Amino acid sequence: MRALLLLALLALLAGACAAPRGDDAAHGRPFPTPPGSLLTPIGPLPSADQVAWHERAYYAFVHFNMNTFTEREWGEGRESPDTFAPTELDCRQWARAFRDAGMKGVILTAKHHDGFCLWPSKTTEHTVARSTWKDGKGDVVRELADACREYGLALGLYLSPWDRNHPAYGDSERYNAIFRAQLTELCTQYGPLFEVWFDGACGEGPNGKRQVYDWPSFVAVVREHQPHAVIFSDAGPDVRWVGNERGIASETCWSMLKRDEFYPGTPNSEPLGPGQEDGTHWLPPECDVSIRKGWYWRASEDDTVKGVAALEELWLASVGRNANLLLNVPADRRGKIPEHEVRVLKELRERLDATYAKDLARGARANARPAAPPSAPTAPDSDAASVCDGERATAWAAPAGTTGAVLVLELPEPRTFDRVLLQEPIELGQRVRAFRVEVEDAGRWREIARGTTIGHRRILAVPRTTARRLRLSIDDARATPALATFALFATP
Ligand code: FUL
Repeated sequence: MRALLLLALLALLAGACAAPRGDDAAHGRPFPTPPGSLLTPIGPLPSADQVAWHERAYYAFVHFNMNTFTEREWGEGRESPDTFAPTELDCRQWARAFRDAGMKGVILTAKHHDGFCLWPSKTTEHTVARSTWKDGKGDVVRELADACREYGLALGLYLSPWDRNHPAYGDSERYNAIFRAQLTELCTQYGPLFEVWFDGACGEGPNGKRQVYDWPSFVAVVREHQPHAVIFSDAGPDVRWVGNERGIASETCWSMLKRDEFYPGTPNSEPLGPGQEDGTHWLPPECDVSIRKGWYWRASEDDTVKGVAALEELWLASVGRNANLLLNVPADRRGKIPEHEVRVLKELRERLDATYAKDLARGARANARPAAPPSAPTAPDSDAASVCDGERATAWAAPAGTTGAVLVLELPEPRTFDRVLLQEPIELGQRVRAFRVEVEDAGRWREIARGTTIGHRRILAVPRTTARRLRLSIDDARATPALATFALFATP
């Protein structure tokens, strides 16, 4: 009976994908309730582009710019363009490494706080065009965009509003126009971008004045030229900062936030981790973290590169907690991703593949019942097998009017696992507030995990367990609970 949600969700997805993508159209706008659906969407809801962003999960950040050659984290803006001098720039090598790592895209620091542009911008003298590198004909953004196309990666760009070089910085209106022109160049000359990354830093102007950024006009430029790109900043408007640079999302992680109460560079970053259950907008978190100590490469920090175990933990603490992982893997002075990092990324991929290739819950029988009698009469049990079909597009929902449910899964035979993956059909809104996972052990239920939110993707590391019957209790939810996926995996 509940399997009709399958069709409902597919219809919903089709509707979502057809939805217009303006700022207001995309956020908090209720999707049409599909005919026959047992579930009314509960907003705020993600836009189709935000759903696609959730699916991307894991991608690279590359801090590569003037600082790579001066060994600084924040340049001053007085560096000579000739200082930028990669000896063997090879963006195809980056793309190959990231593709082989199982990453879905890469975000490059097109301009960092020192103001040096990796593309020949017409808005400033401080660019690759003024460098002796490639006789002033180089364009790192172009080389990376071409490599991404070749290797099937999505491209994103980081453009720092704080600019310690540009003479207009601090003269707010003049500089805002220049920043918009830089954004326009990046949004119109390099093909589709999946994400535009804004840092909230707002430092000094050369004239002692402070710059007041015109954020709405920056967002408008991206919307006009890259309508499918999501925009990241502390406060979105599409993707929020997770509130720390350690790569760790909050265990309770709502995709929602009262977006209008935050701004880029907000001092109030504490709610960015858990999000807000009563948030007004869909604004899921992204975890940015570096594979090594600094954001930029330097030889003296080569021994700080994280190993595969640490990276796997980070992956679990981000991707496994309803966030995305933006892992910084900076290129070195040659303009290449160091071989050691390439190897570690590949090992991580092998480890993740070995764990998540085989869903041990596939084909399980699943039955569900409401945790408490629903207000409307309903059958005591319903078929919930669609949660175990490996398809996120099919979902099960509890009868309308309930906020709790119990799903019992029966595997064809006892199986051994140590990871539990849960997914909500987020196109219908994020709902679950509290859940428990139990296994049947000698005729009694034994708890192996409990949690609060689920969201797009929740992965729980549990003690290695062998069981045939499992029980998921959804103890509390904002609205009728629904589940798209219940999967089990085993680390090698
Ligand atoms: C920060 C910047 O100040 C750092 O240099 C780095 O780019 C990081 C990702 O964002 O706010």
